[in-house]
Amino acid sequence: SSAATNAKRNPAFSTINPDDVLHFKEILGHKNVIQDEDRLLAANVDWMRKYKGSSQLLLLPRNTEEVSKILKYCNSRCLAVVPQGGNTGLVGGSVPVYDEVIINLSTMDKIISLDKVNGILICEAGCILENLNSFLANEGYIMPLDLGAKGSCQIGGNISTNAGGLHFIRYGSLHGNILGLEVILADGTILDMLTTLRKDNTGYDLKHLFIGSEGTLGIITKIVVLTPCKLSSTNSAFLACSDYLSCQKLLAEAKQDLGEAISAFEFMDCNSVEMALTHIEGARNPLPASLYKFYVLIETTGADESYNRTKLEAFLLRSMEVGLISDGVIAQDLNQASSFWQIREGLSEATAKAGAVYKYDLSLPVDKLYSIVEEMRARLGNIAKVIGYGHLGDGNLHLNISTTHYDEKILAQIEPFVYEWTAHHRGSISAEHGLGLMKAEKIHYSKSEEAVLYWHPIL
Ligand code: FAD
Ligand code: 2HG
Ligand code: ZN
Repeated sequence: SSAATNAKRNPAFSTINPDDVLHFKEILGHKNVIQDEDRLLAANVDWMRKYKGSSQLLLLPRNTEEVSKILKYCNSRCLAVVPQGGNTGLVGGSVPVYDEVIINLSTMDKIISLDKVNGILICEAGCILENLNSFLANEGYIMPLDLGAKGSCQIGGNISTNAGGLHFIRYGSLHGNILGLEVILADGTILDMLTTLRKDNTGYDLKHLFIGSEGTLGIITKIVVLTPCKLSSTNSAFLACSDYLSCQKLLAEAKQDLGEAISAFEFMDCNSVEMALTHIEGARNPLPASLYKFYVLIETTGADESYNRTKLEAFLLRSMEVGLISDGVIAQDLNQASSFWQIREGLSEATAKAGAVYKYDLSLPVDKLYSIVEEMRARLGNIAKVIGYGHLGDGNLHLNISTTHYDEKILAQIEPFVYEWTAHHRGSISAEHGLGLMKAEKIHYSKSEEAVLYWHPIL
């Protein structure tokens, strides 16, 4: 059993028998019914290696009908299942808790069509985010989301977690960018909501229920996504601030001055940058003179290179003059820009390499957002490294607490304090990663009793 939950395996669920395996082989063919130990091991453990299941069966469906047949059969046999995408989730939702059948979507990775006039892409759920982006780039479009896990995460997983990421400030939530979905319900019903329309007010918009529902309501098999144009000019600036108030003021100024051009506004405290420099191979501080207290990474994107660059340069100069930033540098080429982003996007991996990590993904009012980092640091003293970074422009803090090993005593210092603190400030205990196994029982910190009542029957 898993150490991550106190809940017992529900005895109402059956266990796999040889007849089940035969049946799955009839549906999928031998090759896509996986019982190989090594492959099962990889599918049973999450990206952080923190959550481990004990599934004996991994299924790789190739199309909608196969997913439907699998679910119909599992439902009739009362076999529990867990949908799995790229397995990059950070809350223990993508791996089995016990012996659930793993249904991985990686073999459903076809791009179906692109409407080149409107930028409307239809594809299967197992497409890897970065592959979609590369395909679109050739056609003059981009995906409306970008995250450090792009090389492995799948669009179906992104939608199921309602992933936010680095460009949320510009393109907004997937609730706005996903136009249609095809979903298979637990009994095998194929729910066709594959509309490509921008506007459709005919009754309830059911697809929204599946965005962010983490596989609890069905398996997403196809997607219609509205993709923004790929603009020719992108600029990145790496800036240093001496205090948190300056970071907030800088955000307000950037919104005023750079307006619609902003495509990312990320922040990291010096402890985060230090963590990245220590654990990411080849990473170096773009502002090496000394370690400042805070760093902000701003990206602007627009259609006119000289206009956009001049605008960002002027913004940097002004911010320097009025003392909002202590130092700053604009990337001179793509290589330098990617070296800035390597630090920011490498933070999850850096904390994973550093040892054990407790992750909290909080939405908080921006003026309160850094206080929890300082309080946590004071609370834990030298037993842990507390780092704070995240999507400042979206009010989303990633509080990471890094220790040499997992320890119940340390956990008891962190929780429920962090959840109570967040609830007290009317924040969210899961801004963009989802609840997963980690926070399924913590939902009441962010939702009212009545709202949970509607949610709970599907747990
Ligand atoms: P998985 O991890 O496989 O699954 C996630 C959840 O969705 C599980 O509950 C699973 O059961 C369910 N699921 C998966 N596929 C389907 C499907 N087809 N139908 C139904 N349910 C399904 N998140 C952010 O929001 N912003 C970030 O900036 C960000 N950066 C990250 C950086 C790194 C380095 C890593 C490791 C993770 C990051 N994440 C981020 C976490 C994020 O949740 C995932 O990367 C991504 O959205 C999950 O996609 P996946 O395909 O890996 O899904
Ligand atoms: C990010 O923004 C991701 O880098 C991961 O959401 C955050 O690892 C984390 O805590
Ligand atoms: Zn994030």
